[in-house]
Amino acid sequence: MGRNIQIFNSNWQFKKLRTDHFPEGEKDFAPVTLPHTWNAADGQDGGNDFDRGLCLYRKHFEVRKEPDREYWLEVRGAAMTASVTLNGKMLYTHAGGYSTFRVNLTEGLFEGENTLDITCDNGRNDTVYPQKADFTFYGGLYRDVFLLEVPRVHFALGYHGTPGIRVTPLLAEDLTSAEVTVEAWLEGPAGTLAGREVELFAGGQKKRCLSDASGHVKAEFTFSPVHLWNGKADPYLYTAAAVLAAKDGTGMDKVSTRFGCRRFLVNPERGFFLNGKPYRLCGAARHQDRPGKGSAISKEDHEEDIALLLEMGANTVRLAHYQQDSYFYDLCDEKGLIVWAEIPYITAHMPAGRQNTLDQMTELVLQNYNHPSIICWGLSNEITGGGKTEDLVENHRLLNDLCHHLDPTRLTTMANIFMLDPEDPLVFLPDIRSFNLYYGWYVGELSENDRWFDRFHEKHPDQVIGLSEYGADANPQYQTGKPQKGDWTEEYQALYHEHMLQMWSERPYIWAMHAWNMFDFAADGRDEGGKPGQNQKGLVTFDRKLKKDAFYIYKAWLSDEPFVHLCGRRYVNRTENPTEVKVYSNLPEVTLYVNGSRVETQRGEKIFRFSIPLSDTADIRAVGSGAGVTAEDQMQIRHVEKSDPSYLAPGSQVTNWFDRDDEIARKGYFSILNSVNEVKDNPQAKAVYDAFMAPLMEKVIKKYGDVAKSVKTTPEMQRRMDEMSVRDSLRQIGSLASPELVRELNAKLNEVPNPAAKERV
Ligand code: GCB
Repeated sequence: MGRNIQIFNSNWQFKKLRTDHFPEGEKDFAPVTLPHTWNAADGQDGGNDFDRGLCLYRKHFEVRKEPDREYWLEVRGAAMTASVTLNGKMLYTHAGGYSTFRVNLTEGLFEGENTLDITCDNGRNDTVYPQKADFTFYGGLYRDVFLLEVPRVHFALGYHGTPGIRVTPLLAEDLTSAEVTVEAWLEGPAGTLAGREVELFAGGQKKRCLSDASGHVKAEFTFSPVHLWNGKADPYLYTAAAVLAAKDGTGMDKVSTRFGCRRFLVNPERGFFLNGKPYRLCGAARHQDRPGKGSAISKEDHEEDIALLLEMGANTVRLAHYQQDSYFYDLCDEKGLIVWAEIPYITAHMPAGRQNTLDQMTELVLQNYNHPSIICWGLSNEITGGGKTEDLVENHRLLNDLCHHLDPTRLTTMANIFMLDPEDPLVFLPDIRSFNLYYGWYVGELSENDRWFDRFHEKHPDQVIGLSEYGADANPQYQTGKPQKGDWTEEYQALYHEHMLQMWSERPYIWAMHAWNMFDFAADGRDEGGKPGQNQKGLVTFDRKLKKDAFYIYKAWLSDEPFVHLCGRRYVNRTENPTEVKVYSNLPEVTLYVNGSRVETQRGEKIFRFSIPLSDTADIRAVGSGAGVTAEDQMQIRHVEKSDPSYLAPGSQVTNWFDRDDEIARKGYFSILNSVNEVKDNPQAKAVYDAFMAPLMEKVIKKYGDVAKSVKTTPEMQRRMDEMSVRDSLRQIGSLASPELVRELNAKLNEVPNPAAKERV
């Protein structure tokens, strides 16, 4: 008899508890099937008020206990802290809501009926990450649960949730062969592990080994020739297995895993290389959740997400901000996507959370070691947002060393917040560097992204640098002919990503670029852009049903599948005449037809802009062609006299305070055209500015929730941010800075003499 694996997802009872006391009986329990979260609704509707606390999952089950067999529970994700109690006896607690853990149930198991209680707690504390971040911390038993029955001596189940088998392929310089090390670990009663016969398999070869006293077995295989795992072009996977022969009345056991043989490196001038060739990494980050389901998603959901990434042409995905379902890493292996994997050490450092970061990293690395898709471990995300301390730096040193110790084959990295000084030593702590930059959305102008990279690269030509996040929110309901930063329109988001892809294409040294985010996701603390509770930086909507225009500019750059896409198909009612029709395509020639008549053929690359008269309804057809292929797309738009109010929902529009700069400026005096630094450097202007900003900032903090509250800027960061004009900084704040208020501020600044300006005049 080998290993029996039973899925344990059905017949659970659920109850919210608010004390550690388990209730007698099952009054008010609700039947649930896993996966399950209790925040599927309240975690996505805004208000930052989703239920955080302790909940109980209970299951009654029977087992026919066999002698010399063990019974283990495997939990693939219990958020955020879980405890496992069997028949009234507490067996195990696990802190960290995103990794696998197993518990040996054997001793406490009854012959007849058993009661299994698993509590999940996503309440606030200062030890388990995440506590502050821009996403919802769903609580629940939200991934699969299994019951495993194994022989008493078996491949390790109790070691940080690992699969018990590890494969390390090492490629020869010329990539024609590989030395593949396969290891496995046995577990069992003391004194029974030495000298066990184990067969190790890899790529069709077999070796017989005897275990050492600790139960470890190891063998090396030579693959010559070797079939490379070569990204999307050829994601070839081998299988390795370990088989324990039956002995002394104990059964056999077997574990297997897939693995891939590939070599990568990152070069400070030329970026990422896969198997000796440049392989420019461009893709997006992924949060796992869905509307109505939260984190409790299905296999089909994972498959749909991968299919969308592939359709867009991505060759990499950042699995943010936590360990994701093992099935998703499997899919990345199969499809050839390069993965950035990370732990939820995010936003605000907690001195008491050090051990938890180390534990979550240990699990992330050991559980996912065999996936060829993963190339780096992300130590943290925007962690200096709450200030940088020596304890924080020490925590990173420990994490970095831990990753190198557990896995010398991969690189470490960090996603730094844009406010962190690029010269800060912390930036240089991990193996390779990455920044989250939001120029052109939260701060500054789009072109500042370009300048930031140029500056960094010029100063550090020997350092690897990447773009771990960038993005702009878009609610596809919002449409405009005049896109502007901060308007939440689909059009601005598309322009933003056009710029970022161009920027990336001109800088081959950027080792990877991950758009934030592939999908809209729940951030219950947000209330903006017409959808409370959502971050709308997705290239695809939360329900995965609508690909925003920005999705297709990626497709134009990255995908080989011939296509044309007409942008602005949701911008139906237009006041402008003529109007612009924009087409994204990866074909070299696009012809536009309006109401059946050919208007124009353009040759170009990726973006084609046509100006057409619009006085009535227009049926638009775009036909792309090149190299013997054609593709087409259609839409209908119409001319209207008055702009459609549904395209600009309340609170979404960029406030237009003044029409012309000369209405704002007064010669020799301050105005909102001055930089924030200039205003702050003059005591009188500063007083006016401070009096205006204080109540406004209170409103901003209320609107942006926990994350805004915890962001702390050092004086030099602030100085850099304050290089922008008061007007631009107010634009960041959006509709909270109403036209009346801003006019009033400008009028007051216009009363304050500006000696510097006088000198210039
Ligand atoms: C970031 C964070 C991410 C947020 C994103 C945003 O830098 O790393 O968690 O969701 O910004 O949209 O503000």
